[in-house]
Amino acid sequence: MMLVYQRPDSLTDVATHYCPGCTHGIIHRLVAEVLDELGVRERTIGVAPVGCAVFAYNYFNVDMAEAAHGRAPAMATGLKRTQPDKIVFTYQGDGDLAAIGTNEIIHAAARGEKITVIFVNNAVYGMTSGQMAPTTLLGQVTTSSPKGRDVSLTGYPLRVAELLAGLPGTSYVVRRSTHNVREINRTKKAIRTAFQAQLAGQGLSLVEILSSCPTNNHTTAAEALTWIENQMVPYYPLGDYKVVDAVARLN
Ligand SMILES: Cc1ncc(C[n+]2csc(CCOP(=O)(O)OP(=O)(O)O)c2C)c(N)n1
Ligand code: SF4
Repeated sequence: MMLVYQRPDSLTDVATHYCPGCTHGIIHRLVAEVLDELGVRERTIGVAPVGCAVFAYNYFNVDMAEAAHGRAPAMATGLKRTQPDKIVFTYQGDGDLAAIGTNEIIHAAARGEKITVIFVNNAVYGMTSGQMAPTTLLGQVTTSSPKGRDVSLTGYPLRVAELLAGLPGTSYVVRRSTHNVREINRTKKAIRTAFQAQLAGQGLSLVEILSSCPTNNHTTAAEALTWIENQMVPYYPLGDYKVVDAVARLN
């Protein structure tokens, strides 16, 4: 019999709690496949966020730590500085990284910490039932912006990849998406490059990944993917925002 599916060693044999149609699960699998393929599972430490991925420590079959809301980059800094031979990554939602943790990620990037950040942007606070996030689109209805996000009240959505690419401490900053198979494959390649950048001793690497939240956007799973493509991508263009020469030479 031909084997068509196998769980990566870097994932535990546990069913995730994510809603049907949520792409957090896909992103977990991509990270796990990359860790397997790079052969670094046994020397990797992940830092889980507060948000829907709070139980990531149950799903990744690597050493994991749990940070307070937004503080994953600080915890990753400590782990990497005290154990520089380890591969350290954070896995963070947009509420975690771009709201309560904005200062943490900016200073980790400015310091050039040699860590990898998997940044999941689903334009909403998923876990706490759909409040506005810094990444919520203008006009987007959420439980805390029932008439749609209004620029005069809450300003513009934050473009994290563009912001961090401008800091000299980052070595690889890109934005990818999960809305179709082609983009998922491109996301995996970017995750691989981000970890390779860390293996090569380069400064902070970050992959921003546009992700779905059908539950809080009140759509079907399929509509949630179309929403990413039609609503999110125009404001959050996919692409490479920074690839330093040393990282470009890796591939
Ligand atoms: C200090 C602190 N403030 C607020 C919260 C409540 N809280 C938990 S998860 C969350 C939002 C998470 O949203 P996001 O990071 O976008 O992740 P998602 O659930 O969408 O994957 C908030 C506000 C908390 N747990 N701790
Ligand atoms: S609430 Fe949204 S982000 Fe959280 S698991 Fe469900 S679909 Fe995913």
